[in-house]
Amino acid sequence: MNILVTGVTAGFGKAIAELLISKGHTVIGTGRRQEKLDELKSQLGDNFIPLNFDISDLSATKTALQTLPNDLLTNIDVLVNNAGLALGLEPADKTDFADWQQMVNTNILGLIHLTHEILPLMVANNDGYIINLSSTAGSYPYFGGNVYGATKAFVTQFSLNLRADLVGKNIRVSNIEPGLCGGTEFSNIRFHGDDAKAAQVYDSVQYVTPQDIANMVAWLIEQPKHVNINRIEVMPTAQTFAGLKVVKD
Ligand code: 8X3
Repeated sequence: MNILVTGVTAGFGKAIAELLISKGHTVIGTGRRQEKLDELKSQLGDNFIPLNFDISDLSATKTALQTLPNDLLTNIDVLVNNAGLALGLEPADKTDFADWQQMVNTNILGLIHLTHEILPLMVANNDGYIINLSSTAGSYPYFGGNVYGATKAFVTQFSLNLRADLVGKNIRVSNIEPGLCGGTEFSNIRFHGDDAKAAQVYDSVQYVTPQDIANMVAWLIEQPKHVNINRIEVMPTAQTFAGLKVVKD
């Protein structure tokens, strides 16, 4: 299969690209760090096609996609909208607006840019699969989750709405909603490079790993074409959604 994965330079995206290539697929991998894309290219070989652009920029997205051979662009079997980030864990009144903008630009705009470019090509083939990486933060609010959680709520609802539009077509949409996942740059980025603070998030807890998420992606695309897994909500056994907070006088 031809599979486009956004955000392959680290974390989930890298693990997804590595696993899918090991299974014989062709992966078009997007990212913004050329040196990381170069490393992946030498590691993964001919079946890895790197594309360096910023998904939050629609015109850069269109330009980058046009560099692909036409028979590849028009035959993308799977789009994995993985790229996304959290910035900050402060209460809403103490946030940096630039962080909010960047989360909206990447998690929402970036995801719909790719989807808007690729989906019509899938519909023309009446064949395709869109896998979106959302988060449990899109369903369960938490302290400091403010705009990050809201962007993931968008991804979750957008995934469900895509299925509404695509009913009866041979195009599947799945939404993966991970909870606590380690082994990625997620918290290092969230805490603006404070690696010690990021490490504390994963200290003494068995988190879900990028390999776990990659396995889920591989499992999804191996399902029969008439089977649509609408959503996968996944947490480590060490985590729960319970925890409604009460502040007493
Ligand atoms: C990642 C999960 O709980 O850190 O989206 O928001 S969480």
